Amino acid sequence: MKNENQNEKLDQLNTHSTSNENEKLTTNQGLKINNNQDSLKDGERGSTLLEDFILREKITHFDHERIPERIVHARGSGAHGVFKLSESLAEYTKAKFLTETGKETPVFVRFSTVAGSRGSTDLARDVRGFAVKFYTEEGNYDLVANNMPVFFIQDAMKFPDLVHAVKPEPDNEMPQAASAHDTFWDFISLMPESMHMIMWLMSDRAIPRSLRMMEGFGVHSFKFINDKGKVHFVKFHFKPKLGVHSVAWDEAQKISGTDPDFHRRDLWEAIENGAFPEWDFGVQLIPEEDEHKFDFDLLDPTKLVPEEEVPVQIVGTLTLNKNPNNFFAETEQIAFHPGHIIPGIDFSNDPLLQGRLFSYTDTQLSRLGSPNFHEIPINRSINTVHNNQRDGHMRQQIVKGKTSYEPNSIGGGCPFQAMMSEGGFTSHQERVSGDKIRKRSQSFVDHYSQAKLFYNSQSLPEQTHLQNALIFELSKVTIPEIRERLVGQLAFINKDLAKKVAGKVGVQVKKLKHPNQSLPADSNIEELQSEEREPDTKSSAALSMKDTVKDTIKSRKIGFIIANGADGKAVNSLKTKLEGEGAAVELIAPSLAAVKADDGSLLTPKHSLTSIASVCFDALYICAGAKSAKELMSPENKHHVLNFVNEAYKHCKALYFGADSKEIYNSSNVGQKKHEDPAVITWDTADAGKQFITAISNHRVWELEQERNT
Ligand code: HDD
Repeated sequence: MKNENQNEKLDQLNTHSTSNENEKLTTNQGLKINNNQDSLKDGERGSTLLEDFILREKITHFDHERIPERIVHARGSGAHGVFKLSESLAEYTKAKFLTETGKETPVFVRFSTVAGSRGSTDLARDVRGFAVKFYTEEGNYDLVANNMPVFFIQDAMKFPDLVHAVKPEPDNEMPQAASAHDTFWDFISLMPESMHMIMWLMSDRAIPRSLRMMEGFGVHSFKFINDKGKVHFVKFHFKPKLGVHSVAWDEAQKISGTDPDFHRRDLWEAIENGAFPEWDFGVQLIPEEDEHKFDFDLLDPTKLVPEEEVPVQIVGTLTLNKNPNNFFAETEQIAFHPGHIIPGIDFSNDPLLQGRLFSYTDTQLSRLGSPNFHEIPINRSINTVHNNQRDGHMRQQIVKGKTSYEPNSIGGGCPFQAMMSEGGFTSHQERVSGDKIRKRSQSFVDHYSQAKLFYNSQSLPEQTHLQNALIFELSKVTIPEIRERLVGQLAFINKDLAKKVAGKVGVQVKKLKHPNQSLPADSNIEELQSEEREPDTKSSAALSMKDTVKDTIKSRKIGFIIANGADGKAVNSLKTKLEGEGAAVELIAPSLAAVKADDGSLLTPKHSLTSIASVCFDALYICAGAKSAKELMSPENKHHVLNFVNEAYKHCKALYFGADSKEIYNSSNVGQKKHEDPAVITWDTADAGKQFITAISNHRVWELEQERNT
């Protein structure tokens, strides 16, 4: 039967797929194996014979089954999907997948953290990669994006330094998947250009609730070229239909222990359950002639274009609807490259992008081991490849014919160059002239205005989280001078922020002498870095998560804490209601044994109180029923139940206490509350089910965090 989510790329992958179902075990040469238990020996107790080709093949393959992990973005999770265009961009670009309304293009998306190794936790405080490979009819187009719209550095020359600084320190290989250490903050404190990105990195964006609930940004300005040769600068955006949501830092750290695969599992389960993650795809378009109309440089990747100045036009939907069949073959072997473009899209002169154009192919050569990495099934384009490149390690394609050069007459001149009208790619022709020079443009030197813009745009809870993140990170820095220098940088963004952080990390706010090696020697440091340069009042609503989408509980995970004697009717009716809204309900009981409800029905728990933690759920229902409540408050269970409740409360989640759970309520921290709290629903709340749903869709009551924690 044809899967309804099948697409051209999946059809192509099928031709490379195999299944072992009902098959006999063979060697790699197809020889059927009769004994996979014992090696060939010189007598039952004798030494193993060199002749044992079956053992040798098995061990040799095993010995070579690891490849180098990605130098950055090693930890990742991916899925197949489709991009559907809803508005034609033909006025701006000739890229076919963006011009034919209704057109569906197969995609593979890989999300990642940046700093950690392949096996590191998903919940590290980090940037998330959001790399999309569009398998278009004109060839592969890769949008190698992040979940933050700006970057740490302005020039690719600094990329190895940045990565060396954030990765585990070279002497002791610590810490894993964390920016909270000396070398990272040493580098950052000396690089004022990173301060805007640091605001994003210290914000809750760095600890997403789900990969399905984060934005994607192409970061650089790219170019769109239409069929008349007209150029627009373009910034790419993905906006999640479920809204942008995060977890608390305390929660993130606990999730890292309880379920380091939290994001990977969440993505996998959502797709398996048919709750396909979706994003609106949008563009900000700037006519070429307006390039210099902004108070920053469009080529500077540490700057964003505020949505108030250039709105994001939504033109399509990205949907992920199929999990990979094989992690290594697909998610690990996929090779992205910002240089994989198609007619109608071109690069800007952003010096970070220019460096990336070299780096990605280069890294695949060492990671995947051969210039034929494009032939690995997941990397193949859906249109066929024809050129005179040949041979090399692991060549798969068998190209017929005598010629592998051009021009040729023996092969009839094939393959031919394509004319532009036939889809032949031409780089956009533009006039360039300049001195050969190693110098940063003066238009790149304002490092603080947009850092301020970001900080000013945050709601109060978001600002508090950002301060606390800085305090946490800098508290792990052992060298006071580095802490002091970083606080000095913060003072250019917001004095109050600097003071608060300084007070907690044991340093003074001092005026910096700017040991900034990235500034041109002849720049006017005083003028460029004065905090008076921009008023502190500018803000942009789009930069805060406060007003993000909050109208759905689709795919949220709700834990029901139950025990024998639970009110079966209440449990089932709430469960049906929540599931009807698309949420996933999981039952948690004192053990994995079936729970006998008061009406005699059996409820099967998915978890026991000790096998999962509160941090793995978006909301909790403490089940109704006097007998159930009594068992939950027994000496054996009480501690676990209260821990669940207290953590959910601390992390600002929705809690619903069913009938007879008053003792649990009173014994927990919730019972101490003296404030109104719309996310605490009890046995006497009117229209409790509806209130619970509203509270879950609001994600968290961050605005009550202080009240809930005092
Ligand atoms: Fe990069 C991987 C995104 C700057 C060099 N990068 C990588 C991935 C993402 C990004 C999402 C993971 C792709 C995957 O899932 O396989 N990188 C970015 C963004 C950047 C950026 C949004 C700035 C706007 N990167 C950047 C620079 C360089 C690199 C400046 C080098 C000069 N990036 C790499 C790399 C990686 C990579 C070393 C590691 C694995 C890979 O490429 O395939 O080449």
